[in-house]
Amino acid sequence: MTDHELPPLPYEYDALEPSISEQVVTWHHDTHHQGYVNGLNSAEETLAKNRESGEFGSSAAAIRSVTHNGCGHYLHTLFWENMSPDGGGEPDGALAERIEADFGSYEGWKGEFEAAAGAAGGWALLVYDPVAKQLRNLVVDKHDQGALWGSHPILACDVWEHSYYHDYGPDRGGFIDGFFDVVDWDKVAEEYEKCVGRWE
Ligand code: MN3
Repeated sequence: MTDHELPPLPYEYDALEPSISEQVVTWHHDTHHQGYVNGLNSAEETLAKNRESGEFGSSAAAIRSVTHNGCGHYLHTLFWENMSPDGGGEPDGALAERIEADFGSYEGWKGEFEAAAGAAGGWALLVYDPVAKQLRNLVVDKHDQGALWGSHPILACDVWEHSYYHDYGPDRGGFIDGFFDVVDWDKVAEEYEKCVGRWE
């Protein structure tokens, strides 16, 4: 079993300013995200010990912890990757065409994603659904409630309070606007192309 490790940020801590401050990126990456990595490692340790000893009393709780901390780790990794100081603007190419096909227009997609981000108790996600073979927006509470099995997230916006309160106070909409100024659409398109390559 390999220990999970916190991936380093793909840019400097102050690179997303003014959308997200250096202070918030530092707390969010080094403390919050690290906490999910630690939680995942510790739950997996418990599971391995229990398998060895044949005592499974704490295994169900540890499996729940794998889900919570694993989803937290994976979604934060995508969140950091799908932002860039050179981000912003709108998608182009095949991803833009797919958004238009599945949501009617970019504006139709964006309005729906913003509604999801405004309502979520965790995350707004743009996912590829390999069963229906289409893009969808999801409203996720905590890190895992609101999942659509099999779907692959290609864009994640963290709307937990630790993600924006220090910078924006209760103005979550201001944070969502700031997030769109740093979305790295090239990275989102890369994730989308992986899905197309695998499932279409
Ligand atoms: Mn977070």
